[in-house]
Amino acid sequence: MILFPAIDLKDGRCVRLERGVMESATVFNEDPAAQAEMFRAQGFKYLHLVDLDGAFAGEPVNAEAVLSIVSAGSLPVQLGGGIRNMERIAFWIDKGVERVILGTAAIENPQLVIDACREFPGRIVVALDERDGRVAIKGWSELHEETAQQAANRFRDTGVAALLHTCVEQDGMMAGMNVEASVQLAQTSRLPVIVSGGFGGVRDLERIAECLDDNKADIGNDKAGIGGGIGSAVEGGKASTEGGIGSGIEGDRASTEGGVGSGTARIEGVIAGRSLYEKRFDVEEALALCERFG
Ligand code: AMZ
Repeated sequence: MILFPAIDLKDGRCVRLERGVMESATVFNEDPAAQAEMFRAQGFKYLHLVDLDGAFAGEPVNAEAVLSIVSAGSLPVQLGGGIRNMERIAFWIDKGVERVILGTAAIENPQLVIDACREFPGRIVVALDERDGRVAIKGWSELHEETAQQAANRFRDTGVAALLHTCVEQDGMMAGMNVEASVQLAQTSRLPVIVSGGFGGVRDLERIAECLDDNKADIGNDKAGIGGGIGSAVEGGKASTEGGIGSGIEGDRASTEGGVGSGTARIEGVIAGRSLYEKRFDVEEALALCERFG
C-alpha cells in the first residue's frame, strides 16, 4: 500500500483546506519543490499533487509550482486539478508527470477517460470525490447526480489505473477516514482505489486491513496475517504492464459480488494531508506498515 503525501497548491503555495473550502486554507509551505523534497527525505515514494485553483478554474493555474516540483524530480507525481482535455493530459505527461488525475472531466466527458487510457495506459486516475452521497465536481462546488458507486461502474472497463475516492466531509479534519465506503467502491468497481479524506494516522491503515480481511485476529501478526489478508483479496488477472506508479497493480474482473468483505478489493494507497503537515502521526511507523501490507 502506498502512503501518498499530498501537496495542494493555492496561489503557488502548499496549503491544506477543511472539507475543500478555499476560505479555510492554511499555508504550510511557500516553496512547493522544497516541500516535495522534504517528503522524499522522509521516505515517501510518490507524491499526490493537486492544483486547487485549477480545479476551480477548470484549467491549470499553478503550473509554475507544478513544474518546479516535477523538474526537481524528488518523487514521481500524480497530478490533478483543472486537467480537462487531452492536450493538458499530454502536456503534463510530457513534462514528466507520472499519472494524471481526472475528476470533473471524467464525469462530464467520460469519453476522454476512454481515449486517455488508450493513449496513456496505466497513467490515468479517475477522482470520485463524494459529498452527501453524490460525486462532487468543479472544486467540489457542484454535486453531480450520480453516486460514486454509479460513476465507478462506468469506468470499470476503461483501463483506468486507479480510482481516487475522497470523502469530502472528512477531508482536512484528521478524524479518520471513511474506510468502509472506499473498500466497498473497490469491491464493486474491481478497480484499485486510493482512499482519501480524513487520514489521521496508522489506525486508518489498520482499519483498511481489517476491512479487507474480516479476520481481525490476523492484524498485527506476520505477513501471513496482514499480508495474507490483503493479498488474498487481490486475485490474479490483468496485471499492469506499464511502469510508474501503476506497475504491479493488479485487478481481478472475475468476481461479481459486491459488499464489504466479499469479492475482490484492492486498496492501492492512502492520501495523507493535514495530519502529516501537523505531525500527528509517526511517518516511519506508517510507512513501515504500508510496506508490510504490500
Ligand atoms: O479541495 C477541493 N476543493 C478540491 C480538490 N482537492 N477540489 C478538487 N480537488 C481535487 C480532486 C482531484 O484530485 O480530489 O482536484 C482533482 C480533480 O480536479 P478536476 O479539475 O479534474 O475536477
